[in-house]
Amino acid sequence: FLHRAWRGQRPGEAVSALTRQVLASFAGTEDPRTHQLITDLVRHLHSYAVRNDLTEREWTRAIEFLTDTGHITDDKRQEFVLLSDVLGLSSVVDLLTNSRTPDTTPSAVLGPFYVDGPPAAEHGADISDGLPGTPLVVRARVTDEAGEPVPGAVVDVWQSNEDGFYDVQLPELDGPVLRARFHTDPLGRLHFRSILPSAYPIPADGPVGGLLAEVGRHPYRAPHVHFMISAPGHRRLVTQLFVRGGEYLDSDTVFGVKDALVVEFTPQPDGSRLLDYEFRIGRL
Ligand code: MBD
Ligand code: FE
Repeated sequence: FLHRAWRGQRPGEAVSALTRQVLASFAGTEDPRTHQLITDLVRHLHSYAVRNDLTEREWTRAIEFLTDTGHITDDKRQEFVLLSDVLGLSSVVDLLTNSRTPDTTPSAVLGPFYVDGPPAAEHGADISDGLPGTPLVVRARVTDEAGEPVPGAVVDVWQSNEDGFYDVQLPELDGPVLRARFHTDPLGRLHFRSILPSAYPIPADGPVGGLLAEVGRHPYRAPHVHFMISAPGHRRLVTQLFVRGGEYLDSDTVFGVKDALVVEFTPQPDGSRLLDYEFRIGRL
């Protein structure tokens, strides 16, 4: 292939020919879905470069940024999930995947702090291990679309502490805290103790934090508790419950808040809060 552009000529036509050649190079892709996704990505990337007359300097900078984003941080994350989150892409994919099941609890993005296989806990356990904070009691039920209880569902819970940090961000903690796995009882119920989650700045010291600073965006998420619920024969639900009245509900930096997931964490006479919630999960 000979590039037909030369100094002084407008590059558009040469780029079109190049784009066609690149697209053709994927013709041997066996899986049609893979072929569709990769060729459409190439089409959009080429057109992005052309429409913005992207310079080598800018693209080099972008590659440095993406390289940084992929590096593992001290708290064992890489920031691609976070980048997808702050660009709203995680929430777009969440909507595409999960908004087609009306009679169930809405899903919400997974985020970067889920750790596979959290420690199993008994009903009534305090998952905060006595960390400071406003005491929280959670009473939840898992039901199906018809409101029938789902016993034996696996319910993973994780949240940040009073200062907005997850355990994996706190090197002085040894072992998991503010994360646990419960199994619903024969009536589909679970209950545990914890502390009220706080508004939370996503990690601001990495490349994604740098991006937010450069564009003048704040790094905060509205206070939330994460849940992942699985049961045989049912669709897995990944969601978050947001504290009604909490900060940043309208400007959550990862666009993760859905109205139906903003719920009362009801103040109790003893100063604690009560979260009483029924999760509805769909049948497969
Ligand atoms: C979080 O705690 C979170 O839940 C998401 C979705 C993104 C960044 C930090
Ligand atoms: Fe979170």
